[in-house]
Amino acid sequence: PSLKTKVASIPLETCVYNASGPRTGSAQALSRISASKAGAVLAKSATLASQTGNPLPRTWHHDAEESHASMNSEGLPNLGIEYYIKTETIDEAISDTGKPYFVSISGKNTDDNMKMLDMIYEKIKTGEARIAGVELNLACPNIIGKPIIAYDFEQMDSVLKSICAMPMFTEAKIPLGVKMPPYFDGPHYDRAAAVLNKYSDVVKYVASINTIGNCLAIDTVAEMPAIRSKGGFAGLSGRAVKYTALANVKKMRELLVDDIDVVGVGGVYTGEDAFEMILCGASAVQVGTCHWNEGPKCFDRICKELEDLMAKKGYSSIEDFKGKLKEWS
Ligand code: RRO
Repeated sequence: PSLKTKVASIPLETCVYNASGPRTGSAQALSRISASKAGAVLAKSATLASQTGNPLPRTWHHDAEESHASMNSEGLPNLGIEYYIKTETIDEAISDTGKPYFVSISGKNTDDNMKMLDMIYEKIKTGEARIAGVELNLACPNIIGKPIIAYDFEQMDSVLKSICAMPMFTEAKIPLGVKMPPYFDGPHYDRAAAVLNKYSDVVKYVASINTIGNCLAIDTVAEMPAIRSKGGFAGLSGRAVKYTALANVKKMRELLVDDIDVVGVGGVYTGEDAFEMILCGASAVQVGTCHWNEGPKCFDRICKELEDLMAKKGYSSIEDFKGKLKEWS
């Protein structure tokens, strides 16, 4: 079976790749992803300037081996946008694999995001950087004093309004993706999808979901939160979030116009998890916590498991079952 797909009209050899976040902060880490079966390479969310992130400890794992549940309050540690778009970084990250390279941006404010986009467009225009697309992160739960942007629909609309008017999108048609937080209630899905649909000339995919924000893990020996910053409140990931992610993928696929692809992310650990995401309408899946725990060989394993499952079911391409979740009569 073939795992080929397209995200935002960009062809991917396999429909499995990395989520932004773990093991994506350096060219060396990214190069290990591109050397695997991953269909694309996505860098860590960047800010305008490099920053070190929140104080340690800022991560927690319940049974890392099994990716049951993890938490992070990393606070956006990254090397700054310039690093992720310079030729040397991209050459090391994707080498001669020809795999699509995506950058993720998560600026402190819209102005910073627009400055980063100007820098990205400059590199694309001059042909210096092989950048296939940009993922705008509207869902980081860990910035002290800042709410999750995509939970404030008016703010989300105004951010997208400014960004989607930029010439790199209107004229050069660089594909834009949006990283979304999880939603939990019907009206919130409706509001979020309505905003995204307004910008479907520019927004070509959504990646659902980011971590479930503001969860709390307790260290019972210390009788303290497991994580230091924000009173221990942190983003939840791992297998525990798969069901929330599946619901978000299903709902987004139902509510978004066809021009916007859905990329499923959250709790994907096996080929079967990827299959479930695709049944719900995902064009591709991203892997975050499993990649964090297992390393880049997870992409080879998940691709193999998905191929085996497809073969068993007699499917030859993901189009055979994408979005074809059956309904109860
Ligand atoms: O760096 C982080 O703390 C982080 C980010 Br930007 C994000 O989008 N999601 C997350 O769980 N952690």
